[in-house]
Amino acid sequence: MDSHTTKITSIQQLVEELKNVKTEREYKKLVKRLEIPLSDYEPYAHFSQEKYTRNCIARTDDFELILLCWEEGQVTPVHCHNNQECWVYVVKGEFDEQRFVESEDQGEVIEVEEELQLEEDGISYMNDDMGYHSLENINDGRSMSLHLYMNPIDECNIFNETTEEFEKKVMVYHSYEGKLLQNA
Ligand code: 2CO
Ligand code: FE2
Repeated sequence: MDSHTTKITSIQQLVEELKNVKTEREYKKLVKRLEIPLSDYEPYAHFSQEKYTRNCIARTDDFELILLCWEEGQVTPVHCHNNQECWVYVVKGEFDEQRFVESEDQGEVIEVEEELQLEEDGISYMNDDMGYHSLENINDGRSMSLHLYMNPIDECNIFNETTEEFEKKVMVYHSYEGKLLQNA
């Protein structure tokens, strides 16, 4: 079988292959080939009761591969992706994804455009032309999702529900290549 259709069965293989892809089309194809056992994610799986955690598995100038670990009910604010491409792969559990666009209605800044349910092994894609989104772990228990960004995202705009304004947020990692960071 040709190497472009065979499954990707380890994190190591995924990281190696990521180093050789460049275009959006190639990244998309790669995400569809994921079949990595849960045990491979374990070294990167750190959870927090405070909020969902962002665990960097690998990063270059071209891409960022992070494992997000979610306790039951944890949710992101509404946010954009700093003009980067974003693929989400559900490793374990289940998510609700809400997509927002800027609102035409007076007094409203954003409005829900679409609501999606992301199941285990499911893939979602987002970029700023499509608007903003938020993700929520709706599993009865923990969930994990693998996020691939092209290129890395160091900051983004998040919607503050209280002020009803967007504000800049610097993205932080909870762990890097498996090691817990100080801020964790
Ligand atoms: N973009 C969010 C983050 O990196 C996760 S929501 O799915 O893209 O924290
Ligand atoms: Fe996101």
